[in-house]
Amino acid sequence: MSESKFGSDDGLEIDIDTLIRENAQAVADYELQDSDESNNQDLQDRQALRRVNGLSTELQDVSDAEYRQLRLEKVVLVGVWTEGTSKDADNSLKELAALAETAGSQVMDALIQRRDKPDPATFIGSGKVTEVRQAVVATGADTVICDGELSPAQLRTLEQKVKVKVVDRTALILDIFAQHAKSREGKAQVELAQMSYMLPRLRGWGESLSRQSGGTGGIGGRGPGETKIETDRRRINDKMSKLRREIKEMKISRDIKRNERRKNNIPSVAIAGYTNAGKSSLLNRLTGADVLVENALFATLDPTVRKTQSHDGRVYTFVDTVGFVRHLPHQLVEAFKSTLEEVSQSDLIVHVVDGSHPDPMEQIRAVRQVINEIGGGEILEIIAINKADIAAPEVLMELLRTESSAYAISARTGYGVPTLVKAIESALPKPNVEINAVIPFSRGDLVSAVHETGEIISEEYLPEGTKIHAMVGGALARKIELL
Ligand SMILES: Nc1nc2c(ncn2[C@@H]2O[C@H](COP(=O)(O)OP(=O)(O)OP(=O)(O)O)[C@@H](O)[C@H]2O)c(=O)[nH]1
Ligand SMILES: [Mg+2]
Repeated sequence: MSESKFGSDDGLEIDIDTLIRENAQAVADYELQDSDESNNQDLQDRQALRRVNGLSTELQDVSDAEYRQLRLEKVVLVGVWTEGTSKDADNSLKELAALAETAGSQVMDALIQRRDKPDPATFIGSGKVTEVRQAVVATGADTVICDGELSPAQLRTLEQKVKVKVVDRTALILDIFAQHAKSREGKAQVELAQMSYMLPRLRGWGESLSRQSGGTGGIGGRGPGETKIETDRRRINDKMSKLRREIKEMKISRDIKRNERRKNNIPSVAIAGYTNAGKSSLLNRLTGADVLVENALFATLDPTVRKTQSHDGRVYTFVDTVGFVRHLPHQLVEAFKSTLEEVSQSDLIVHVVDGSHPDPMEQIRAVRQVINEIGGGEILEIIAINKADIAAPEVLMELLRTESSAYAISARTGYGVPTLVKAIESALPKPNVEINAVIPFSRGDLVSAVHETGEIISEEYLPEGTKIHAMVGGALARKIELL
C-alpha cells in the first residue's frame, strides 16, 4: 500500500487528495442541503415540542409514567473529573450540554471539579457546592444536572444545598428517550426503564410525599409517608411486570419476521453506532428510506428495517436503530433488549462513527462496549467513518490507519458510499450449498428465490425447465432437492 493511500483489503482505497478536494466541495454544498431536512414532518413536530419533561420531584401517581411535569428549564451543569485529560473532561461536559439541549433545556453555566472520586455526600466537594449555588442564583437556573449517576442520598443532599431540582445524567437520558418514543413498544420500553430508575429512589421522592401527607416518617420509619412509599413501590413493581409482559408480546411479531428472513437466508446488516453519528442518514442514503434525521441525540428509537439488493441481485436488509452513548444507562439497555436484538442478531454490523467528533476513538470504544454487552461482540464489523465532508482529514487518516476494516464516507454528500456498499456486499454471509438442478417452469417462485438469495454460476433454459447451477442457502437447497 502506498504512503498516501489508506483503506482495507481488496483494493478499496481512499485517495487523500480526492478526499480533501471533495471535502471542500461538500462544505460548500453543506448549507444548501441542510434546508431539505426541515421538510420532514416528524422533525417539525419535534421542534414544536422543544420543552422539557422534567422529572418532577413530587410523585403524583407513580403508576402512571406521566409523573413528569412539563416545563422549560434553565440548567447549570456540574461534572466531576476523575480520570483522563482535561480535554476528556471538557468533551464529557460538552456531551452533557448536548443532551440537556436535546431535552429542551437552556444551558446557563457549566462547572467541573477535579477530584479522585465523587464526594459520597454531595457528588462534588462541599466547597464547590457553594459555587454551584452561586451559579444557580446568578443565572436564575431552576435545575442542576450532574454528569454521572448519583445515589438517591446524593441527589437529596445536593438538592437541599443548591435549593433547586437536581437531576443526574441517567435521568436526563431517560427523559430524552421519553420525549422521543413514538411507537407503543418504544413507549413501554422507556416507561420500564424509568420505573427501574425510580424504584430505588422512591425514598428520596417519598420524603416530599410524607411531608405532603403530614407524616414525618415516625418512629421506626413507619409513619404515613412510609406506608405510602410501600404502596407506591408495590404498584411500581406490578406495573413493571405488566410492562415486561407487554414488551414480550410486542416483540413476537418482530421475531417472526426476523426468523422468516433467516429461514429464507436473507442476511441482515445492522447500522449501529454512537448517537448522532449519522446512522439514519446512511440508511436513507442506502435505501431511500425516509427515516427522521435530526441534529439531536437519540432521534431514532424504533428500529426501521429496509430491504435492498446487492449488485449481483441478492436480497438483504438494513436496519437502523437506537444510538449508543458513553455509560448508556443500564436500565435502558435492559428495557430495550428486544430492540437491541436487531443489532445482536444481525449478520454484519456497519458501525457508523462521527468523523467530525473531537474524539471518535472514544465513541468507537463506547459503542463496542454496548455491542459486547448485548452479545454482539462476535459479529463481523465494518467501520463507516461518516461526515467525511466536515471531518479533519488527519482524524480520518488516523482512524483509517488504526481500524482494519474502515471506510471514510459522507452520508450527506454520498462520498465513499459506493465503496462502502461494495465492502458490505462482499462481507455478507455467502450461500454455501451448491445446487445443479433443472427447475420446472411451473416453479418460477424457486427460480426467483435462487436469484434473490443465491449466487448464480450458470443458467440455461431447457424445454423441461430452467437449468440452474448456483450457490444457495440450506433451506432453499432442500426445497429444490425435493422437487
Ligand atoms: N456534515 C454532515 N452531516 C451529517 C452527515 N450525516 C449525518 N449528518 C448530520 O448529523 C446529524 C445526525 O444525523 P442522523 O442521521 O439523525 O444520526 P443518527 O446516528 O441516526 O442519530 P440518532 O438517531 O439520534 O442516534 C444530522 O444533523 C445530519 O444531518 C454527513 O455525512 N455529513
Ligand atoms: Mg437516527
